[in-house]
Amino acid sequence: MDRTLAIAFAVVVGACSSWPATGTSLSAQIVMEDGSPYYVPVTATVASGNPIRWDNPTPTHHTVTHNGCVEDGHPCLFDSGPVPPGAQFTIPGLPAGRYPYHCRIHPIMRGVLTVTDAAPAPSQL
Ligand SMILES: [Cu+2]
Repeated sequence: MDRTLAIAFAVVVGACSSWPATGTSLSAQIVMEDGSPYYVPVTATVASGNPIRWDNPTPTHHTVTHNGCVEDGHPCLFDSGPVPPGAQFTIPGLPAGRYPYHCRIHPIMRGVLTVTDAAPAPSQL
């Protein structure tokens, strides 16, 4: 029964995932998976000031934890806490930088979020 539910989630996520596979997007959507690479895409790029969202379609809890949260002397910029199955975690935006993160529950799950400087506004005439 859990398996059927997981497949249903996969179909829904697949139908909605029309984001480009590479390049900088105005917002980022990352999907958690039970198998490698666990966060898809495992390296995501977004321009600063744009929201980043993680979806959890798996049947298990996961977290999205900036590595700084577990390293002494480093700032902790985001930590979702346990994200239940079917839920999502969104942050409104980050300053430009490179943000490695992981799952507190499954430390093998690791991803990197890269935030670039915001592009100049195109409509300044
Ligand atoms: Cu996890």
